[in-house]
Amino acid sequence: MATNRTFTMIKPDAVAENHIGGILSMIEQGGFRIVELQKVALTPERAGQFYAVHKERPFYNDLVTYMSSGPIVAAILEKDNAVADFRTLIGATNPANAEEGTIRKKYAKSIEANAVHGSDSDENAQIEGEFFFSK
Ligand code: IDP
Repeated sequence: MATNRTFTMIKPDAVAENHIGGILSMIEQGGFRIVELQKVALTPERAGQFYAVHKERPFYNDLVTYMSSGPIVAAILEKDNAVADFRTLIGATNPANAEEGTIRKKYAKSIEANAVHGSDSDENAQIEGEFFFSK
């Protein structure tokens, strides 16, 4: 059964370019309540742990370097059908394929520097939320 929470990060490029407010505004306008919020810098070790599922992918090392290149904003969000609705709000991984009105369409620069993370399942939303916020 779908839970009502998901996890997001505003990635380093979007934080560096002063898009925290714009992105949080789109999130709230999209009907999500911000339950937890934290600005934090990830070490390469922590970024590597977060993305461990992608260890075998060719872009893993670049992704770890990018995600530890500057502070990120981590948040837990609440809404009915949160995981699926948030994936819709952020748009496709590659901004070239992201629909109009999505966060990645507006703020992503590339398939790697794509402005935001959104959990892809209820299970991962819980695991990822607990990675940053104590239970
Ligand atoms: P998602 O963030 O849309 O769920 P995933 O496939 O889980 O996409 O990939 C995780 C992150 O890895 C992406 O958000 C993006 O930052 C990066 N990434 C994914 N595919 C590529 C790629 O082909 N080249 C470079 N980076 C990528």
